[in-house]
Amino acid sequence: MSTATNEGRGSMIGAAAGNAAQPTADHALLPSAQPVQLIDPEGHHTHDDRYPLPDGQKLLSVYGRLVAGRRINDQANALVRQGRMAVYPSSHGQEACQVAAAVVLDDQDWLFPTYRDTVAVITRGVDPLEVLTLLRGDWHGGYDPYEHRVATQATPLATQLLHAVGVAHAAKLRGEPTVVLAMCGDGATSEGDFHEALNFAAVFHVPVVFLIQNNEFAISVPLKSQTVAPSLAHKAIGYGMPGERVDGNDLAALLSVLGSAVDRARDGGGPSLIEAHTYRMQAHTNADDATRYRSADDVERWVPKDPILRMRTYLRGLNLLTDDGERALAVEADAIAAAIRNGLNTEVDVNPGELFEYVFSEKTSQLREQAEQLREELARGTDAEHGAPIDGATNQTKGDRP
Ligand SMILES: Cc1ncc(C[n+]2csc(CCOP(=O)(O)OP(=O)(O)O)c2C)c(N)n1
Ligand SMILES: [Mg+2]
Repeated sequence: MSTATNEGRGSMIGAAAGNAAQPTADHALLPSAQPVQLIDPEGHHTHDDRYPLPDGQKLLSVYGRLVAGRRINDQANALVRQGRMAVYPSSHGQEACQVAAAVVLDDQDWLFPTYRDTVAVITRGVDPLEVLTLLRGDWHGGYDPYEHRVATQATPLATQLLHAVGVAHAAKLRGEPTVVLAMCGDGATSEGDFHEALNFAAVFHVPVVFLIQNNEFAISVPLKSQTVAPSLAHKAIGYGMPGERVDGNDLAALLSVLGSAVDRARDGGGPSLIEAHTYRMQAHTNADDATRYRSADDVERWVPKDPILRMRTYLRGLNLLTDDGERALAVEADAIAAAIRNGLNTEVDVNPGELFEYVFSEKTSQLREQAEQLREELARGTDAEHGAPIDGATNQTKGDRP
């Protein structure tokens, strides 16, 4: 479970504190002209008067989560290729956003993630296997949202933002010090739910932080077809809340900017909107062929901006990260990956007939018809001894593969 510290946090410009929504001066709500950056891609500290650099030990401890996050993404991708999971929306390249979103929260806070935010969910403390079993197509999966205060990963775009605002509003009414951090993508900002969530949050002054991971694509739709606003963070002023832009591949800047927004929400300062500028390094999911809408050169340009590489260079430069330290982090990350592998390589007995159960108390006529169709198909092509469909749909892969 992550625990936030208040070290090294600045405050958002012109942040209006108080318990009721008050109109704030326009300039105080506008994001900075350039995304906030504290460590550049070459690993050098770049100063920002408003946001202090988190201390080296803090960065070192969070760096380990980045390394684990990358390993989890790689492992999940491999398991998809082996047929162990149906799909995995990878956050490769976005791990700094993932890790920062989880570690800036305290235990009593809530995280509202999307389908792409598996690493954030795991960083918050949820068992990786409980997260990933959902994606192998077996309904005996998922995690208890209350255990670590992590809502279920939302696939319908932006719906989780409204739920997040509801939870934050309820906490405020109860007088609890809870802050809610709600994540979404650039594409989700075009949804009506995004507008409703931000407007309600601002009017009712609720303790919520909206984090947009702008990875420049919504499947094949590039950002320029999504909006002509100067930035996504500029949308904040339209709702009367502060917006901020941050380098989404700079772990230090994310910790400082998100930490500041969380502190502000907890202190009664109301909601804020943070846009993290990052890039989706891989296809939308394994079901997508990204080469049809972007070039390899576009992706290549983002390789030197990698969030792990950058933090590694910085920490090695300070001698905080040593060869031994790196080896230890790699061993820890491998152990997480091995547990995921072993868990997902376990054979499960799937009953296809359950597809039609547990949704309606009485099946609709279409469902009854489809269930019957499936029964007939299975009866036609069933191996009488094992009950397995003849199309080989059951997965026979065994063993501990990477
Ligand atoms: C309401 C709704 N409309 C459409 C979709 C189909 N869909 C799934 S992911 C996606 C792209 C979302 O892009 P973005 O918000 O930028 O998030 P990213 O996948 O880049 O993390 C779309 C259109 C959906 N899941 N929900
Ligand atoms: Mg996107």
